[in-house]
Amino acid sequence: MIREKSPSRLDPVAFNDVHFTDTFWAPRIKLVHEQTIPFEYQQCKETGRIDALRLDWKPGQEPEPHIFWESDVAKWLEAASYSLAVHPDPDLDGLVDQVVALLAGAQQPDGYLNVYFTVVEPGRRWTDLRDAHELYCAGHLIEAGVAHFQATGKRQLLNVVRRYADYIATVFGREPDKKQGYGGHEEIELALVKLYRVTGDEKYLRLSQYFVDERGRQPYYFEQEAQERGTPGFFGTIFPERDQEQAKSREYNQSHLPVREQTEAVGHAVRAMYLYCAMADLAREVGDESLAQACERLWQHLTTKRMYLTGGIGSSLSNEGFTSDYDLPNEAAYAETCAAVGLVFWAHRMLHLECDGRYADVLERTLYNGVLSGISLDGKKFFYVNPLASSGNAHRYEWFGCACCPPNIARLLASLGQYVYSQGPSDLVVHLYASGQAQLQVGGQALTIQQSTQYPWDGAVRLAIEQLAEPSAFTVKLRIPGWCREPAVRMNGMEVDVAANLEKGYVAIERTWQASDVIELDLPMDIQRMYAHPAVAADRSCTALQRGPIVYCLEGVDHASASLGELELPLSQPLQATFHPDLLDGVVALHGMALVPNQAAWDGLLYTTSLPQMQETPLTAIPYYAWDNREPGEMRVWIREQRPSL
Ligand code: FUB
Ligand code: ZN
Repeated sequence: MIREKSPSRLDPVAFNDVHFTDTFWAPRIKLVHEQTIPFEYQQCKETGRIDALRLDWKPGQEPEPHIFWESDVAKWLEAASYSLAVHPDPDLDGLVDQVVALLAGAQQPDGYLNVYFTVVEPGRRWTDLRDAHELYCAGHLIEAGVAHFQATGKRQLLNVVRRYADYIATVFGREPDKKQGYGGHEEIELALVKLYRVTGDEKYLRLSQYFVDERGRQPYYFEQEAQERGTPGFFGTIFPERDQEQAKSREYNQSHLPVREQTEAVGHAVRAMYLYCAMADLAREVGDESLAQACERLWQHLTTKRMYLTGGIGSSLSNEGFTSDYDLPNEAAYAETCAAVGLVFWAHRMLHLECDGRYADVLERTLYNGVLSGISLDGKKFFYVNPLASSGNAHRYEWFGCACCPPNIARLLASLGQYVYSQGPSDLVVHLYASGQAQLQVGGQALTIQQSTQYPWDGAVRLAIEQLAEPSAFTVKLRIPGWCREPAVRMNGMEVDVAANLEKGYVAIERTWQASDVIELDLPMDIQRMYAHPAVAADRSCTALQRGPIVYCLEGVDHASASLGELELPLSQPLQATFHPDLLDGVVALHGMALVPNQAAWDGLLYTTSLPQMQETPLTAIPYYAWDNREPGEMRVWIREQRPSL
């Protein structure tokens, strides 16, 4: 059953209807177009990912196509497509067409499209759903096909992926002649919802529902599959330790329980995020309350027990994922860039199940911190893991053997516009603040909204309604970020009572709007000291600095006089925020004094009975996302805090 559009249903305003003109996002989106996308194409080409699509690999030839190479190409295509819609570019358009033609050429007569199982292990299709990533790659190809069509109007790739999805629908399902399996790495589930939305064909929605509903049912598919195959899965040989404990191996791909019974975010973090995205999508499309409730429980668990201050998630290398509650080590943090990207995707979907600022707060936190740290300021180096402390040897790289993160961050930034506004029959909602213009439809009326702000460095925001043909009654909802303590709002110069009009984190202004109406927001950005739950052992006796949506860190390059672990920030120490146009492409840095041990007092001593003498040293904190863009060295988000004894 497909859910009727409810009168209060909100839809995101499409990324290409939102035009950034700010000094924070607009240059980054341009950088993705001019540097990141060409650079990532070159990497895909040099590593063999593009030419593998010609299907001319022969046994013994190096490099051998990898099981999920086409997912990198697909995410690149998605990023390139979005970028073309915002920055028309005939050369890139031509390159995209060439890759699309290669994919079309690689499609088999029955619609199947997977390089590895066509040339490396033909005849073994769908025999290793747990590890072999066939459905994962299919999902990324589908997302690329949808994006290419939406961004360019061209149908070639959409037709290819539709034919592939039609074929997959003949292979999987509850019917006795079909495989009752699902993918070990979720992704196809959310992609099929996108395919349904763009084609209107309910078959894709039903297939997505099937994959989500089947996961975790007993008997466990992956265990049956392994028995039938009689050999370890692709990763069974590479990472045997993942499968030593059966419960952990089920949790790894969230197949330990039917999804509606899941209450904790477990296993591989990217897999979890993509599954939860699909659950939220289905909850919305078919009105499935039980899925919405499961999402809400998982959200609560993740965001109150297993998320870093930066929005990074999945603290452990061993499963690229979750461990136990409050286990959030800093230097050993995994916090894969893809997992943070996935959290932004999920938060956005939760926001469209229920317009609640809790979701937008996490979306914003993750975007400005855990996602953005994934890419260097020149757009050509990437973190795969995003630690919150480093002794100096964590650095971004140009590419990875497993290169999921670089094109994932590119596709998110290239389509960033979609996260700013939502529109509905009677609502216009502003989630994020950034200068620019957007074209919206509220209650059948077209209008333009113009934002002016220096966000994220300053919380003054001016929103002007423009080009509204005739006065129209609707509600404008403005997000009051969770970090903001004393917001103020003015409507055409008149103070609005924020507390009286606050609905789940948004101040709602209901009136008959007309062109030239102006709303002003003041979101004072105090420097805030953040503290972690006492169970987070890694952050005990420490504080982290945050200003507005930006989480700060210390870097060794700014603190020559001591190691960052020795540095203590007195509780009463005032800090100042200063904008530096020439630092790290323009950032607000935080400055104050900290204490470090007086090294001279330790000359010739290893131990002493006297209390260590401390001396003052200047402290500079920079935005976490910008670290490792200068000299290599130490970094720390959580700083030891000197507190008077109680
Ligand atoms: O398995 C495909 C991708 O590679 C995952 O999403 C990442 O965590 C990395 O393992
Ligand atoms: Zn990744």
